[in-house]
Amino acid sequence: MSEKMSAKTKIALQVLEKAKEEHIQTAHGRSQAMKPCPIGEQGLCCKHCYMGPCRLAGKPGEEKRGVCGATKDTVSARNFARAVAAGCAAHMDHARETAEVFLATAKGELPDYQIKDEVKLQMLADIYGIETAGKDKNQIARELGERVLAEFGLQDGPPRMVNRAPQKRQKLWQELGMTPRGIDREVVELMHRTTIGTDQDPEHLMHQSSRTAIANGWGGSMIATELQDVLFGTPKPRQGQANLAVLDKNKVNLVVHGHDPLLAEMVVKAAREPELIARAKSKGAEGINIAGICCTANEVLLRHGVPMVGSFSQQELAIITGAVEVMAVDVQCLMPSLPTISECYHTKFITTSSKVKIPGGIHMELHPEKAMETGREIVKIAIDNFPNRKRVYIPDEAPADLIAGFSHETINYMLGGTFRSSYRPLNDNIINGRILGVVGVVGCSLPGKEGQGVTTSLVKQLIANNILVLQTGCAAYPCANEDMLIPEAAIRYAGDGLAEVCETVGIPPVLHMGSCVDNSRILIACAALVAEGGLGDDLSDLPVAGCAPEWMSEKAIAIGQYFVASGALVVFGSKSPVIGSPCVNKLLTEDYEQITGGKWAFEPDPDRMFQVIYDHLIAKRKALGIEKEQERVLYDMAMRRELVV
Ligand code: SF4
Ligand code: MSK
Repeated sequence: MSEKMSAKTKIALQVLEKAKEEHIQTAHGRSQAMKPCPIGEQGLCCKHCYMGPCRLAGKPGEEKRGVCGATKDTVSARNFARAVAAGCAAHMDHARETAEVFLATAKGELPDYQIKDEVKLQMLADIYGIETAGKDKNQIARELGERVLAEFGLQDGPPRMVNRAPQKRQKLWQELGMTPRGIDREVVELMHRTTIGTDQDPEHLMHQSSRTAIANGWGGSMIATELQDVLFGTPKPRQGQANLAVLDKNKVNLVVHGHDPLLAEMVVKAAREPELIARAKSKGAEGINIAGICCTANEVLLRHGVPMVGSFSQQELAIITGAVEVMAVDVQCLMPSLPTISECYHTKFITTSSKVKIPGGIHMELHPEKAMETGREIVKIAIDNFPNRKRVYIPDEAPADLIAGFSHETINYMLGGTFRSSYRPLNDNIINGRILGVVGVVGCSLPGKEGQGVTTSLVKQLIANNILVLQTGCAAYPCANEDMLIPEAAIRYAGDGLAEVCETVGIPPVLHMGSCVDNSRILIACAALVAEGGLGDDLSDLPVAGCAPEWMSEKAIAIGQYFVASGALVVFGSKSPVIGSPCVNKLLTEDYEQITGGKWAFEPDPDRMFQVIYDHLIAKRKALGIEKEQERVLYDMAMRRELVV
């Protein structure tokens, strides 16, 4: 255990020690034991038909083909494209479910859900060209829900949200033939084109990957984010806490995990009901503690201040504390090991989505028409399970404090106030050089990398160099543990210019914006920067970048691709997944810049990741003519060691 590691990061390692003592296998151990397939790692393994799997191993430059004759370039491009398709499908299907519940709510069929944010409802009605005069909120929502749902099956596009991109970007997509059609259609076509004997040209495959990704970022994901905001409220800054120490020794602990807030919202509500609190007390508990993992955690953290137990890599550890009565999961990023680990403790592991069953789990499907009933039922199971705890260990360390909930609307409001909501102060501070640029640091957390500080080291360098950081997903968790999501972080970590802006406005230098689908909030923030003026007329002009220092999911590739297609530099903290094909690698990391203005970079080392981003922001500032000298903070060895958490 490194001495430089923060006490809060050590908490996970302490629970890992418990796992070891109790002979519980975890992803941390498995990741160390697993040797990745060197052929798959380079993107050169194809199993798109049963003449294979074909492993296109060989020396660099060696001509090697699959049984059908597929080249390394084709195989590599197809594998990348399939990852885009799968990742997009996950977000889009999440969006469809939200839209279905939204529409049924508007029709009055779901008493447990309501149309909450009428301001956003009106804004969306405007985007969809819905006449609102003389209509009540449910009528408007009904028309909106119908239009949104129809977009999934559109044969011709584009989905309406695409109109929120800067004009110049929309025009470029039209010229390139990248404007998406129906949301589902793009994924289906990409899956079709990657089957054996279909599309084999890397550039052509990347083109459809981009169109599909745009349909996700500016379609599916944006729909999920916006409709969830209307149903559950647009996030506003609120205090929260993070890490395994948020589990409460004396209360019933119920952990929600996954991505879709439809059930978690009900569980949070149910846990506040006096009868259920009384029931918990009758079982010897002091109350009910709801906590979250992964993006369901982000959803309920941003809207209710529900504490976050951990990110992707802490999900098994939460159960290993022995203090979780129920883990209720919805969709995505759920480790199949969870039911097995639950059996070693008293934890009841419950799957709740019609789309997810995991062998060993209890299945209690959420039917939206009786959502609250299911939520209550799950809380009751947790309460009744409280007396069955065994081998409980919750580290004594205090949880990390954080502020989360920086939606686009909040940033707009905080910068300009109620009557003059505006990005003007942010644009001005970018132009005058107090803020060098804006970088989204998003993505997953990786088991086995606990405590290595990849994400935190990068974020510290960014903010020290006056770069404002926006976060979504699991990447926010390690930053919370390093106290970067609180306003005091500006004084402690940020460069003078960024600190001055943060102190004036009262925000942290790292703004937590939400879940994976909420990367669409970052797109909207970028479009707002363009619309505000003075920073060019397209996303590709902005001094911005995206980065996923740790990533593992196909959804991350899908998100990266929509940012690249939108004109941004996207840096992933790994080796290139297409490195086996120099042609595809060059296409993504160099040539794409000529096509969309955005490009990929793959760089495992956080110092070099920072350098790539920094150089990019400086180049964009130069192109805008705002390249005022900035004093760069050069990190010597001692400073780097300090960064290791
Ligand atoms: Fe092999 Fe071609 Fe089949 Fe892929 S599609 S498994 S390269 S034969
Ligand atoms: S949950 S996709 S591990 S961010 Fe959105 Fe976290 Fe990555 Fe899943």
